[in-house]
Amino acid sequence: MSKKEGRIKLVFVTSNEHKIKEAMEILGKWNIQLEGSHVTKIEVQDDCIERISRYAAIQAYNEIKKPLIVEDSGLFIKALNGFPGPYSSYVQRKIGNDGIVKLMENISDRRAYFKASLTCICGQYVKTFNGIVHGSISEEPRGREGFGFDPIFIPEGYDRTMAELGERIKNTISHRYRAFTQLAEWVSRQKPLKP
Ligand code: ITT
Repeated sequence: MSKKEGRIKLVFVTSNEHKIKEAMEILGKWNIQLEGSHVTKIEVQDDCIERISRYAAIQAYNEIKKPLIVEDSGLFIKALNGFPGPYSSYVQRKIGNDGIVKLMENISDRRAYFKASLTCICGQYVKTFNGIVHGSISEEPRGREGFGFDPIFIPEGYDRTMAELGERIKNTISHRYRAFTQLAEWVSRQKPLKP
């Protein structure tokens, strides 16, 4: 990891601007600086988001050869056997939140979780950190903040969706918050850092 003015620089390989914005806010108090990248994240088809994340990170590292991170994430709905899970991005594009709410019509078990699998490649290290937030699927989309499935996801302990709660709260409880915090703690233990 390159250290410039005391901060560690990591390239965040993603096409999703929301992920970058949230990650930067989460890492605000840590000694890590994120940089966007135009490298394409190559996503293999796999039921396991850890494997998707690791494979994409290795592919990207072979291309840019700089310390980097890749995050693969998804929404896992219990009554739908984990669907859309690794297919979350595709499902969000194709049927969106209204489509998920429709699929959940007449289903009383509304439990779901978001999971983020974050892989960091730096020097000899290939480390993956997982973050999960449990919750449930709302009866209809609500709220304007966040992105993706935020309007239909109610985190445990709250009665509002992530999109209603807003980014300030989301970034202290989300799957992304949990994965990135583990990354930051790990990075802070790696002193002195070797590129
Ligand atoms: P990259 O692969 O380029 O990083 P992506 O948006 O395609 O961007 P994923 O493949 O990881 O990312 O897909 C995850 C999808 O799951 C994402 O597009 C959203 O629809 C949804 N998702 C992930 N995290 C979310 C969050 O914090 N809030 C709401 N929806 C989320």
